[in-house]
Amino acid sequence: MKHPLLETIQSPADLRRLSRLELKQLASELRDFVLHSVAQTGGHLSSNLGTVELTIALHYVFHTPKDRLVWDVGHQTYPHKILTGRRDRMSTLKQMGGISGFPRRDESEYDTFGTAHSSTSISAALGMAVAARQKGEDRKAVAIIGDGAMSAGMAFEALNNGGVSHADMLVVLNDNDMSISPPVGALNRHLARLMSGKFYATARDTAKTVLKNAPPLFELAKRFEEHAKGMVVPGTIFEEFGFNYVGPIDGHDLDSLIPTLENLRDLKGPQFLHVVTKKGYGYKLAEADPVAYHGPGKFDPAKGLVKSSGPAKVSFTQVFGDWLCDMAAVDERLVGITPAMREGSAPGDFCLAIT
Ligand SMILES: Cc1ncc(C[n+]2csc(CCOP(=O)(O)OP(=O)(O)O)c2C)c(N)n1
Repeated sequence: MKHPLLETIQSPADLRRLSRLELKQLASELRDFVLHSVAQTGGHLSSNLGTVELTIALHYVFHTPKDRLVWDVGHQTYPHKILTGRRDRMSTLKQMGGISGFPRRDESEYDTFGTAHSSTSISAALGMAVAARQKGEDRKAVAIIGDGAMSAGMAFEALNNGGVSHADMLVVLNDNDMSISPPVGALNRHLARLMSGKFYATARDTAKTVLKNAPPLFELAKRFEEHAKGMVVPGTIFEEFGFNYVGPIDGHDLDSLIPTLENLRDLKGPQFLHVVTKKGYGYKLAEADPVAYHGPGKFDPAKGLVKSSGPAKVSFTQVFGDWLCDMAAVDERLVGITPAMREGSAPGDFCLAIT
């Protein structure tokens, strides 16, 4: 596939000139570019296929680099790199002298915060929002955080402060229902409940839209909202922290993403947008097996991953996982703790043995 429109985008300012229809074409070219470039270099695939539309919408709505996008999960930022002047250098990804697989402040003015992963973005964006307020600068701060990354303590520490800071900031939760590996923990259950509570979001928004021009009735609608929350799903944990929660919305639909982000951009105080994406979106093999395609080596996109015929190279992770299993065989008191992801961390086999 050729990428005629993508090739005209040297910076986000170029994409802000495109029509909605052209943005959709851009998304399709960008997805194809991500796929073929990762297939050539190896790197992170599934997560980046999932952030194509979200990245376009964020750069379209916010005036980057003046507005600050803080990507939490470094391995979701290839579309961001490609749209911010690094398309031609994607062939050097993760190679000596090449560009990094994560955001780096010394690589681009669009990379506002150096990170690999995870869970630091809300703190960073909050700091940026408060600094802008203190300096009287009119710029926005947006944290984009994955559902896996959201489960860590530092993210909650930041929500705890953000909710009472009155800072003009936006947290975008990119919920792909995966945390490199299948998710673990109670937060994931909460998010799943929010997704199943679509009725609540719809009922609330309809009531507000209809009644927005009638102030006394608007009050009533707000009370209805409280009531609906209690009836359908409990208030979201993010509202309890003091954020204005909106969502969940389809993170692959530019027609939902752009107007919603435009609305939120103009609101005061801490805002929270819950976006639902699919890991591997648009490449059937990765959609079917997002774990295998999370961080593949080089491969042919037409064939997908093929098992090598020779003996597999043993990774450090594998050696550590095997050691853990050996130790567990002789000491039943041994307990393994994963950092909210099974395959990406050593105890893979250990977890399989006990679950
Ligand atoms: C404090 C901390 N806990 C756990 C990890 C391990 N970790 C690395 S990335 C990640 C989350 C990845 O999941 P998600 O944010 O949903 O992004 P996805 O891989 O699905 O794109 C986690 C838990 C970490 N890096 N730091």
